[in-house]
Amino acid sequence: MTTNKAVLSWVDEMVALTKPDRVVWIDGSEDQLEALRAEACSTGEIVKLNQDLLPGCYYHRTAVNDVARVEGRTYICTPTKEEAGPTNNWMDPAEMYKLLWGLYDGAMKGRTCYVLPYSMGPVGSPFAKYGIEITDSIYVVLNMNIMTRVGQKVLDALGDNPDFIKGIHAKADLDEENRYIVQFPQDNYICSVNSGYGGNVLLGKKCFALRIASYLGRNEGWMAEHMLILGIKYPDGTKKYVTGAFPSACGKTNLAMLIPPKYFRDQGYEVETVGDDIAWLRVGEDGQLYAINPEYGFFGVAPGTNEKSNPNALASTRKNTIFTNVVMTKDGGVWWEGLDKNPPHGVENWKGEPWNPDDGSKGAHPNSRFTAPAINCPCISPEFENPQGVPISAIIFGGRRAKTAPLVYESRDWTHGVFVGSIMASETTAAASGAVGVVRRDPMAMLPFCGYNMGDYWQHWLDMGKKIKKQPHIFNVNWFRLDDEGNFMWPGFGDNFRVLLWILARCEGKADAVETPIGFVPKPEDIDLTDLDYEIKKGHKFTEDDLKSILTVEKDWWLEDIESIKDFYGKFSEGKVPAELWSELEKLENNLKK
Ligand code: GTP
Ligand code: SPV
Ligand code: MN
Repeated sequence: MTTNKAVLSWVDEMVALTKPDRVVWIDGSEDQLEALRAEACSTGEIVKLNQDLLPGCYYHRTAVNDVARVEGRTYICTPTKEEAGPTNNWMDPAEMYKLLWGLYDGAMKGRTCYVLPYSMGPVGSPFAKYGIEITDSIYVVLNMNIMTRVGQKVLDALGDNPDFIKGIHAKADLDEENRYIVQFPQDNYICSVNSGYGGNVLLGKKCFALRIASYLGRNEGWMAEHMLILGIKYPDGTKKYVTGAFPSACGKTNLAMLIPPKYFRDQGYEVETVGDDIAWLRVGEDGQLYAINPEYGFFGVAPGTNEKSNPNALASTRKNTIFTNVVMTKDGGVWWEGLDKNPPHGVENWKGEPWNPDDGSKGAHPNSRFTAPAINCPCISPEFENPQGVPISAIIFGGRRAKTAPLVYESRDWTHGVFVGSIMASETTAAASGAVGVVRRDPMAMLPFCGYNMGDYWQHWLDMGKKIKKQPHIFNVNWFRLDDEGNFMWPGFGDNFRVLLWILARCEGKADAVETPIGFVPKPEDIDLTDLDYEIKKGHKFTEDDLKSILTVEKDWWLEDIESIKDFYGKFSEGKVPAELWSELEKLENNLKK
């Protein structure tokens, strides 16, 4: 399939190491993929779903101990520990290679090894980057085929260029104790072993498009971010684009595909999805910031997705989709918590155990997912494949905070905006293994995904700002404020459109705001609540007073936060956190104490 010497010799090297019985190159043809689906069905690796209900759709269960990204076993192996920084696990590259080669030795004996060329970004685009993943999992091949552009066309575009990202994945024994997800940024190398789940093994996604790409971006003057990209079409036909960085399972897919409330739709407003998880950002020749989505599909959280919360995501999953760790119904359909109020009876849960929905246990894993082609999405943007990307007006940071963070606020300028991103915090979710609901700092939603020292990453953000002529305004949102009884105080989902409109109006200089110690907050009357109908709890409908309450900046809570920010910044070695950010922190503290 290729005469590229660097590709061929690396594949030979990996085959000699892992010792598979057979080597198959993935050309991306439908015939080959269909044969792989049939083979995976025959071994039980995947199950064909009801083709009348869900044409082209399949079901997969992972091992019970392998259901999410494993941050504790994810490493950035730079030559020095300081280059990886205090927020990444690190090991000396030579030592790590030695350990990994030991684990890979003979790991594919008796198995087939698939060589999968893929592109992040449209093939042939000046911004696309190519990778090759070697894997012993058909499930990985089929998922990568949805999430990225794969096959012969990628090798053709690569030609004889030795510049590609190497990725080796072996399921091995799925042994948690020997599970490793390792990036070697200086070598363009990714190694994954003993997992078969999502972000651990679909190496184009978090490993390449964020960890390796963030490192490349710093060297080459661009940015790789954990961001959705959406377009808003105004009644007069104008389009504005926004990116948003929220931690895993904090609402990127939902915001990217939101449907505006009817009142706005009737006026002609529309939302278009460019991406739901990753953005690559560059400064264009006109000095504006442009974003492309390097992915080709959505690896979305299933629970909570329904006809009301996210009809576009649901529609995206109705064909050619792979479902992982959800519930399979008797008629070969799928179900998960929050899909509807009618859980199936007499079926198995995601683990394959008999399940009684009435006993309070969950049928689907909280991090169960769908892998759906982006082109299935009814609101996919016509710019989705635009190799130049879309111009960005606003950048939104956001987290899951029961208190402290108001519904929305705007930073004073780029530097302050970078500070706002750097102090992001969010409650942990099921997207990564470990405790759920614990507040942790997650700068720019990149804590698990930054391929180098986070201090250098912040400096890169500051440097990028200087290169952008028309800087996007930077905002922070929080859709997840809770009342004392644990009810969501803001309706969220489609109604987040109301906040987006204020955000874009601010970028145009068309909306007012109140200056607070943390930044600019909307005047309550400037968030359009027309026809908003939301019950926070039984008998309590959302009113403008509730809006006022979630827009309030509670100084005591913020002062508590200041201490935790100081601790966090304090983890970095002297001088690593840019002086501008320390000075923003000081400003914030002074403002709060005034
Ligand atoms: P990753 O794919 O892990 O990066 O997640 P994501 O950021 O794309 O999150 P996603 O949109 O899948 O949402 C995760 C969970 O948050 C789902 O259960 C949603 O139903 C819920 N969620 C999303 N948006 C909102 C919102 O505006 N309000 C509330 N209350 N919940 C939301
Ligand atoms: C996330 O955890 O942010 C995801 C899912 O988007 S995974 O691909 O597993 O990283
Ligand atoms: Mn994500």
